[in-house]
Amino acid sequence: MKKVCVVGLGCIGLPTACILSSKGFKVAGVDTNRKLVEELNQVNIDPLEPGLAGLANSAIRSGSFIPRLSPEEADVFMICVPTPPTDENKADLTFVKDAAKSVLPYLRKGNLVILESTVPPGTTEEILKPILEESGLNVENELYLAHCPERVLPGNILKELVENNRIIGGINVESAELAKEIYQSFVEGEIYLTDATTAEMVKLVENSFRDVNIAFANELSRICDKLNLKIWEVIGLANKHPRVSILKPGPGVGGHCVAVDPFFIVEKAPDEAKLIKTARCVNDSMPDYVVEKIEQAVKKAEIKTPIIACLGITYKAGTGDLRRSPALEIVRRLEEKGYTVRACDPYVRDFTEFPLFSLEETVKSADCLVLLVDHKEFKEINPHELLKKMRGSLIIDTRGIWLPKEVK
Ligand code: SAJ
Repeated sequence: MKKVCVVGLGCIGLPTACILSSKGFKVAGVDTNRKLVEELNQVNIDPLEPGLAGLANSAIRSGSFIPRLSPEEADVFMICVPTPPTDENKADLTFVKDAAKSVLPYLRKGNLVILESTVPPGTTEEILKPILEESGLNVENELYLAHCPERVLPGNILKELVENNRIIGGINVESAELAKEIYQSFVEGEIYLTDATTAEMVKLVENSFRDVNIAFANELSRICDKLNLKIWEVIGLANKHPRVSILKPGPGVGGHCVAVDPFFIVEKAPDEAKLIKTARCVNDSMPDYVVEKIEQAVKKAEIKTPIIACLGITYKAGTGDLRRSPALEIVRRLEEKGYTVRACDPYVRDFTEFPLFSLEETVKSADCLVLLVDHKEFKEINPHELLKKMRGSLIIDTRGIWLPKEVK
């Protein structure tokens, strides 16, 4: 039975640790957050993701997964820590470096180290490898090293961890093969082997693909507004072409992945990554554009002190995650401009920045209704019912959820 030490028990490390332990590995899960480790050990887990609390509870109860504050000896070390952007939108690798340094005293000949965190191309070779060599072991023939980027969708993590194809980039062929043995234990998708730097780039390219394509949809929506055309109808009809598949416009791109990872390519090739950089600018400009649209609408309707109702503040549907949320940004900007804003979100808990209301209270007597997040609870609503409760009749549906089918 192999032992795996997972460093970082966040949205990737925790489910990975639980799945590994369910597949017969002995897992030590390490996190510097004492509160999290204590809560896990008391089997007191917040149901962040569907199925995760149950899986974690049984893994911890069975004794095959032990959450702890510091690493210990193992056969495999998996680094799953965040790589947030700095103020200059460069990758902050502090957590990756600290995690690597924390395992140094426990590394033994023959161990495998896997980096799952999203990093700029070259990080495994140029930054992680030299740190690991401080152990006195030679990375390549005494220590094995691979990058296997996570690629799961928040809200569907456990399913995607198992079903998605994986890319493994080894520092050498042996490293990639050894890492494949570990992932094969729980991955049902295909596993493709390559070198570490290619694997790093592949991960960034995936999220940049999405960002660039959403930017295209957002740019089209601005063009259609200018030309007085219905964007959803234009996209819907264009998508009837067999080789066209335009994504959905919206209030902008949020979250800690798609809105961040493209910058790690720009960081490495600023002169070449022009389209990727422009896409980021287009998507980041959307909250301002939506605010402008709201202001123009209330001005045109000659409402003096408008009450604006905002439906949803999370970065996307079906999550309580507020990181880089364009919807939240829009509410903040409207408040800064002095509007009376009421917002609701059925997924957000323990939020203190401004009061959140029930849907009923949010909509009551509002002049302008702005749909910001396509939560299923909002999709099920008939907007005409909401209109009856409002004072005014302005509706701005940034996600196109209430449009009749023939328009979409
Ligand atoms: N969005 C649109 N229009 C669309 C699709 C999305 O405006 O047509 C917006 C969403 O509302 C959200 C943002 O884009 O604000 C990003 O949402 P998302 O669902 O595209 O992605 P994430 O950030 O939740 O997860 C992504 C996924 N990457 C890809 O689909 C290529 C996931 O597979 C990655 O594992 C994850 O990033 C990550 O960790 O990198």
